[in-house]
Amino acid sequence: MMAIAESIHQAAQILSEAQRIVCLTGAGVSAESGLSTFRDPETGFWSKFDPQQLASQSGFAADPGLVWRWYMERLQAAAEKAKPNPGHFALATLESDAKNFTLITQNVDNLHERAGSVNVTHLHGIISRFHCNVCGKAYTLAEEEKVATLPPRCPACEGMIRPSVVWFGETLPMHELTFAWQSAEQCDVMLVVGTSGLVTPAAQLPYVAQDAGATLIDVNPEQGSLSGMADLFLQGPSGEILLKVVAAMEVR
Ligand code: BJW
Ligand code: ZN
Repeated sequence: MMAIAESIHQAAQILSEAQRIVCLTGAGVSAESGLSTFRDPETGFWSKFDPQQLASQSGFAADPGLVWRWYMERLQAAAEKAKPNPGHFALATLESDAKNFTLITQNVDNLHERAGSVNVTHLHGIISRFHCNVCGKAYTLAEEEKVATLPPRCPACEGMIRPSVVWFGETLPMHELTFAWQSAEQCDVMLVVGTSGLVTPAAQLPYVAQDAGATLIDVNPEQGSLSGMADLFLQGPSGEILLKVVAAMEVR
């Protein structure tokens, strides 16, 4: 196995020479900002809760208060407590320096934007936006509703208000998904950061890119299905690894 310093150097070289880079991020990129991932055994939300229960229509129908409070807790953590980490900043630097860089995230936080990334495609929605679960009308949340134990009701149809995120069994936003798919087909390097690669269709994007001839780089502290198929696996926390990769690109 290649030493990590050598892998970082190689990644810097591949990224410097790339014409079109697509980066796909997951919850791991925000882990060093203090936000929980979904499936890590110690800290993952779902070590405490059943994901299908919380992030699904059936879960919302069964216990709207539990789902609402879970999202409000996470909204507060993402918006008020967490700050972008060196991994987010490194990706913002890549966007401004690389020829053609596309950032696609599964994350519902806005830490990429807060780090300076300008064009961020959100596949699974945004936790600070809300709409009616029945009529779909967008809703602006009042401060006091963030601490309520139940979701607010829609002024138009009395339906329950929910966060504008994508739950299991729901389709991803068409425009974002099409854009991500086309970008994956057209890139020559795909950088995958901090995702377990277990949730489709986002998890298919690295396969789409590799099938179309792209070089795949995976950044993750843990080995998984994506690290196994990657051309280059950079094992470690993304804040630390991406900072070094971007620094190595700058001295080239
Ligand atoms: C670090 C790190 C550090 C740690 N640095 N890294 C059977 C029945 C029904 C449906 C399905 C089925 N089989 C497949 C499906 C489809 C389903 C699916 O994929 N399910 C699988 C779980 C089996 N997908 C869907 O339903 C999607 N829709 C769809 O397919 O529509 C068509 C359809 C309709 C009806 C039926 C069938 C198909 C929608 C998926 C929506 C996902 N939504 C969520 C919640 C969003 C809102 C919210 O935030 O609450 O999105 S689920 C959750 O998973 C969230 C994430 O974006 C997503 C991906 O997770 P991610 O980011 O990879 O996080 P983790 O925790 O898994 O991994 C973290 C990684 O970070 C790990 O690898 C760590 O090692 C690493 N890490 N520290 C770098 N410091
Ligand atoms: Zn409504």
